Amino acid sequence: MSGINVSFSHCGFVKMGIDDSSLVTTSVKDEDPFIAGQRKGAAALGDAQNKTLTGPDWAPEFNRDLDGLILISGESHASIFKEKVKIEEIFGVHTEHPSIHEIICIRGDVRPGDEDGHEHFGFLDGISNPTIIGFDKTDNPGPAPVNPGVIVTGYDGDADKDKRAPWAVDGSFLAFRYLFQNVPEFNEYLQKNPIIRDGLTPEEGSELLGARMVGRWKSGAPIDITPFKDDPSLGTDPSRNNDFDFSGDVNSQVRCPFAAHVRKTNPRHDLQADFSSKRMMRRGIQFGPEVTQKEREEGRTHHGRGLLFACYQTSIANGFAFVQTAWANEVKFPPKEQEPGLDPIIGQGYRAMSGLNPDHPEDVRQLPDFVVPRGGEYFFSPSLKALKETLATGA
Ligand code: N7H
Repeated sequence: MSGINVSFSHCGFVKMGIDDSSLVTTSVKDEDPFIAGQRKGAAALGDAQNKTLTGPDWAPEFNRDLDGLILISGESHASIFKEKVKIEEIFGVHTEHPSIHEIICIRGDVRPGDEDGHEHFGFLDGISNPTIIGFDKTDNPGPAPVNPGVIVTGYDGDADKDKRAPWAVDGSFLAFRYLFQNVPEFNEYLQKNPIIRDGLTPEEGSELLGARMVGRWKSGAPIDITPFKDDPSLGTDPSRNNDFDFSGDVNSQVRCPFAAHVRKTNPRHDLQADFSSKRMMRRGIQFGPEVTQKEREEGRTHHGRGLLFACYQTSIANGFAFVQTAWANEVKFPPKEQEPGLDPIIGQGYRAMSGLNPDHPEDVRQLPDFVVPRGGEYFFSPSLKALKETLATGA
């Protein structure tokens, strides 16, 4: 079993001689992030800059133009490798005249055993994604369903649906980010700073601190529903694990910090205006090995690991780039009397937030970097029809 997705960056389309002007987001005042490319927009995303490179402090493979991305997924390394060889043959990769060059190949993996479905910090992921009108069952409690055009071009909800070229419908923009996670450091931070509270052991205080950074327990249970004690059966129950909207906690941070990762990236009841254009479909996977005993003992990372973050939307400017810059990195978001601070997981900038301690939510705590961006690019993932009839023929 395997699946292949092919997508192109703006420079890839230019190189192929394809006019991609109908992919520009009309509502963007400044430069469209897809057209500019992620490297150019990296400083605005908050990524650390490397003075000698005069660009972001990224892995060298990303500090250059990348024309496309081929995603190969499958149930085993063997079947994925087989597909990779097939693709290389099609493009003559190991011949004298290859038509594509491999710049970087990154292997993603689900985590082993009980950690399957959990990202490297240990939290269950992939719980909350937009429910799409016309595709999904819409009667599960949770955030309001969105129009299909929020994710797929050419449909209601795609603000530019009427101007898309015929080949540009039925596609989606892919924001890819190469995000390293300092897992031993994260664990050490939790262990050294447990929330002190009646009835909690230091271990439980550390678990609570992590849960308040994310907005969910490692099991997936939302802290807005169960603020001080994990409820693993709730975490994995799709009929209940998205049934919250922070409305019981509008102006206090007792149940959930305003800056908790899932509150920053999907503020639910905190925003009254329709923000469906900011929703995105997340489809990332982990990379890198499990934490070794040495790393655990030292609380220091020796082997790179993290998330191959991937999310789909019909506008990078309104989706990923907006959520990272205007929400996660914005100290005043969501707008509250008490300043929320940065998203403790992905926020880039002066990393401080309030609300971590439920009994003293006004305390502002400065946090080390837990997630370090080391690359990425914006791509457009076209439909099969577009690939076959337009892009493969250069028409
Ligand atoms: Fe996030 N994490 O483990 O802490 N994320 N995320 N994310 N994220 C979510 O609800 C994580 C990143 C969103 O609808 C969960 O499915 C990590 C970026 C959005 O309630 C967990 C990294 C961006 C949601 C994590 C990372 C987002 C979400 C809970 C980086 C966009 C849904 C599981 C290494 C700019 C919110 C779930 C909702 C959920 C984690 C990156 C966005 C556990 C470790 C870069 C929209």
